Amino acid sequence: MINTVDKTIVNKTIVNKTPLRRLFFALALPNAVQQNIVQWRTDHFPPEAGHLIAAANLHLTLAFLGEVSSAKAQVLQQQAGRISQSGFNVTLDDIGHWPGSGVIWLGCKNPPRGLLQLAQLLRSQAARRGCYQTSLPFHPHVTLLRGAMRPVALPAKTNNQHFRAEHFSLYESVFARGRTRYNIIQSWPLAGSERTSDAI
Ligand code: 3AM
Repeated sequence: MINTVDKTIVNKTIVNKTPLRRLFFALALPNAVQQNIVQWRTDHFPPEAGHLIAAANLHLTLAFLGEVSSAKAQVLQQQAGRISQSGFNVTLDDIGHWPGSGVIWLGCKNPPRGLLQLAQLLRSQAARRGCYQTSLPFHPHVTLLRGAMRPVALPAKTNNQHFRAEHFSLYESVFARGRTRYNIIQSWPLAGSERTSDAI
């Protein structure tokens, strides 16, 4: 029989052996685009519309992985490193509100094929490694506000921020001191991009 102390030790050992991290693949947004979006958001949404996502956290999710062990993350990183795909241009010319999830977002009226292909590939690689993938169709978006459960008047137009996706990244979502931060763990260049990125 295991006493309470032993149980704690057993539990601690299990936790220490398999530290799980909340991970997702995403496109980073250039700093200038993040700043322009935040300024535009301030001009178009009242403070009570929802919880504002910090500029540095604005990103475009490609594939959510969930809570992942180091071993699984390593395999997913190796697979991501073998992806050979060209960069593409993204224009954020669409806006919407999902009241069910309380998300107000910027998206693309016509998402570039490269973006859809990259997300599809990362999602199928993740699914093959046992990371649950939603059956909902992929809708590329940048979350602007969360907790927006009430009807909200959306601006008729976005300010059409655009950027070139030259790399994609693996992010860790870290919640500490009441804040969520998204840290880049590793980035990979998209072919045709001059810049290369490495593990951090
Ligand atoms: O900000 P967005 O929506 O692009 O919504 C979460 C966020 O993406 C999404 O992963 C990103 C980083 O947290 N996410 C969180 N939980 C999820 C889940 N269970 C999820 N996506 C799919 N399924």
